[in-house]
Amino acid sequence: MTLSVLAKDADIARVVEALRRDGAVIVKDLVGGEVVDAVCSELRPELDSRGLEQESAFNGSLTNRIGNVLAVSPSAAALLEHDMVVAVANEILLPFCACYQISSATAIEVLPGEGAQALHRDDTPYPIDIAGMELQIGVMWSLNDFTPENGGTRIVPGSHRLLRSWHLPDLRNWEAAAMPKGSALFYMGSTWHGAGANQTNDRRMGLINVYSLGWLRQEVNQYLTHPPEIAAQFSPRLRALLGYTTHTTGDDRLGNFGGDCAAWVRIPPEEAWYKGRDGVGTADDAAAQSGL
Ligand SMILES: O=C(O)CCC(=O)C(=O)O
Ligand SMILES: [Fe+2]
Repeated sequence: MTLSVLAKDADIARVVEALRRDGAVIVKDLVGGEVVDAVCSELRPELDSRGLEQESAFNGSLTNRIGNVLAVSPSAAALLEHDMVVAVANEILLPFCACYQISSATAIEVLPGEGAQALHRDDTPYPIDIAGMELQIGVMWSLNDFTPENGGTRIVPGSHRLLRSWHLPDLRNWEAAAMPKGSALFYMGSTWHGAGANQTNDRRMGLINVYSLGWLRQEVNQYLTHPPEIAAQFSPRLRALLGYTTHTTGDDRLGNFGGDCAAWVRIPPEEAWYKGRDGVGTADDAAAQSGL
């Protein structure tokens, strides 16, 4: 199986179809070089000063990582709230939640000589596994060209279809995502993947944004990472994605807040993130329908 590579003007339906079928899909050249260059230069000081703090067997020892991407790179907003990302996430996640959220946003710079990361699923923090229900999607942006040689993300196509409890996919069947700078690799939370080994003399620079169902706990605490004074500078869409809004606007809402906060979004900015969810299953509904 070979990963599909689509153009940036591809129909959302085609992107979603390939993602559902293969567990991952590449959309080439989705943003221009100027956006990527701005993000990279904003991330640079933090990568250089704190990039190796998250060193571990899983994260690698020659890999710079930072998780407070928006706090140091305002330009990264264009990637985190990109129209195509929202459109694809709507299709994959909204069947299972009213609105979804950014679970983590991580800049990952694989340095020359780094070995391959263990293949894994990103959704393992959540101890449930329901066939057909994705808990997350990930979007890996290539901030420079990704190649099989420099550590382009390895994907096991089709591996998202297997429940982890009793099936392990054949992890030998991985494929490196080769994509030019400014492209996006969409993958399911259940798709097996991992960073490749960097066998070149150049760095491989990427930004992974993970979006999860709105009723799950975020992997990285976005309210502390992007407190209200920082978040208030973002668009309503991005603030809602960070969790500064409720999950549903009905009686069954989660994450409610009654105070004053410049970052708070009272009604999610996208109709799809709340419409038709109000009042579902409340005592009033049941009484009206049953007459009791
Ligand atoms: O850097 C990459 O290509 C993938 C990293 C990854 O999957 C992870 O850290 O969860
Ligand atoms: Fe991962």
